[in-house]
Amino acid sequence: MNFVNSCPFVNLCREMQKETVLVIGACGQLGTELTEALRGIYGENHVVASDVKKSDNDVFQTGPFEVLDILDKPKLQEILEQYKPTQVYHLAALLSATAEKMPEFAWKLNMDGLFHLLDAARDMGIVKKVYWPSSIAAFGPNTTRINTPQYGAMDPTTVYGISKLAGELYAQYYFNRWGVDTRSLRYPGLIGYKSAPGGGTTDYAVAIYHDALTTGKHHCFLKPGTVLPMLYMPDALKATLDIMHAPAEKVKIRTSYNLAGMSFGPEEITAAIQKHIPSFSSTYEPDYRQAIADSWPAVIDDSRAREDWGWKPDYDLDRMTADMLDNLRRMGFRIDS
Ligand code: VAH
Repeated sequence: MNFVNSCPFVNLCREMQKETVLVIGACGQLGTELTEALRGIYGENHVVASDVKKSDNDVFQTGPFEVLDILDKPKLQEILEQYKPTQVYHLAALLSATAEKMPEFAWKLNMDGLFHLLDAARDMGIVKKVYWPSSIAAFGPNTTRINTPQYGAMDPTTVYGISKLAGELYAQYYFNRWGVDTRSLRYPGLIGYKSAPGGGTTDYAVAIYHDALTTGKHHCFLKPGTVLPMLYMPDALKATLDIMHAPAEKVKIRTSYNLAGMSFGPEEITAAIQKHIPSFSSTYEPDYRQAIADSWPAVIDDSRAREDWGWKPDYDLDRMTADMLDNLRRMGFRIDS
């Protein structure tokens, strides 16, 4: 997908091609694809990828890469001074399932990492725009589950969700008090074929496609009927680039925007795959991630993103399933003979 021509603010995009962009946490599921997309807009040498360890994904075999632990504030400042990025995408965080196994470190990484970047953006006069992801995990068991509103009860029960809610409020504070141009989206579960997810409760929805093309069976850690909001990666990239390229006056919410693509349970994605591979089947054995999923909303109202900066997803479950299976087959995933 050519993000320059697809960007609704394409003239702005072309102007921005002279800028340098830094991606922190670039080697994760979203970061890998976002780095590739940003390099398609800004040019390979204008997008600096950084992470604690360089992944062997092809995306990082070319273009600038820096080893950066976001908890190392002096190193962050050194990289900002060296490359002078006007935009920073800060993706480094522990996701829901992993964070519950190491809550103290998760809070430190998710919060101190964000503060290091917000402080640098406020104090160094280099960074003009900061993107950082929130999540529907910022909602909790007392949130309206169907058509979850942009504003409503937010009582997250996971460290990850609490850190995302706190981060949203701090990002808004830095915008209101010091004018740091922070932008954020409450991602649903993200599904893609180019990079592996890392420690989330929605990860099953990626693994199930790989299993469909290898073993023909998926063992799901959530039970049937666990409906969760999900988003196909091309849509996640479109939303992320659109909000970052939108004129500031269109970004009216500086905590984080609700974002939605589709909602489904494990039995529904299984049925969507069976339309292509009738022999495919899933079994269900809920684990500790079931309680996390049960605390989250099922269907998100993203009308404010649609109204403010023109958001609209392109993929539903059937279109995503066809695209995932086609691309995974093209990459060599085949049902065991
Ligand atoms: C997780 N993939 O499962 C993330 C996401 C809504 C879920 O935030 O933790």
